[in-house]
Amino acid sequence: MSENISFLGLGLMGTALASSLLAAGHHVTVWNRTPSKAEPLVAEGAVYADTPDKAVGASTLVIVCLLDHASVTQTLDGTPLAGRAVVNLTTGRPVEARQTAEWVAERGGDYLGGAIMAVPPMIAKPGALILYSGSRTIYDRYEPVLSVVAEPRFTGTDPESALLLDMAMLTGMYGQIAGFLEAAALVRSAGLPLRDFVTTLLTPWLNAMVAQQATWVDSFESGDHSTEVSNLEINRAGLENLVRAFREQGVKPDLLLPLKTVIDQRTARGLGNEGLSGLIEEL
Ligand code: FVH
Repeated sequence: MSENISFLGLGLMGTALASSLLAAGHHVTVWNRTPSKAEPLVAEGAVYADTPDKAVGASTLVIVCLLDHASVTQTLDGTPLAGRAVVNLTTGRPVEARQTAEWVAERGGDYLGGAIMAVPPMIAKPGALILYSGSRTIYDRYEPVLSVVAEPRFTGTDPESALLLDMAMLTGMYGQIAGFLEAAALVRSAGLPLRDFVTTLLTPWLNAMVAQQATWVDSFESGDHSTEVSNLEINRAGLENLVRAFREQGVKPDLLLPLKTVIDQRTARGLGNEGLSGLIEEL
């Protein structure tokens, strides 16, 4: 079914999203602070609104994808939000999601926040995911529209949850990047073939370790961190060794040191017999 959709914010991501909605046959009204960015979308069939007020007034479903939450409330301030379904795909902190949801509700609108787990070229392609939280009513009513741009996943009615999960996923990614970079730097310091190391050794190893870590969820839930594999004391000694080896190779172990600090704290409490899952309690 073709829907009327108003789309505010035509940066790199907003343009990709709005373009995919047009390609799916929806009637899209667009607005952007810098009007020239709307031109390619108008050529694709979008209707241009020259003020946020007119854009919001044009459709019941209003999607915003702006720089940050401050720019969202600044843009929507004074627009006819009453009775509108506002889908906010702007990145922010969980507390900002709550504040923006309340701000929209005070003006009579319903709010669904989204966290985009994709870059613009991935939009409307397999692999793109958007986490949503807030109004279940909006999600259920507009799921076919949301499915056009990316696989949608509803994470709860608390508007904070999608952005919190987004941050947790990014955190997992940054931790993996830290280990990946340190490993590559160590191999490069020895003049060993990096490409071969990454493809035939490191990547399969990391995949196997991630699968193993998934089993820690049982310990997280039960609080029982006993282990029959390698306990914290063994890992403490291992990391001590690693850090020394890095320094002997002339490589900074700076991205490894925070993990060592937390293991040291936990073992100093006499909990060296726990598994690595126990570090969650220290955090
Ligand atoms: N691009 C990406 O890969 C990431 C993927 C994950 C999610 N993010 C978030 O998506 C939001 C928009 O990102 P974007 O890539 O479209 O960003 P820009 O190309 O920089 O466009 C920013 C748009 O925001 C408008 N804008 C900025 N400040 C204001 C303001 N005070 N009032 C009104 N509009 C404002 C800007 O307008 P203009 O500069 O063209 O006039 C753009 O439309 C973002 O939350 C990412 O974190 C994308």
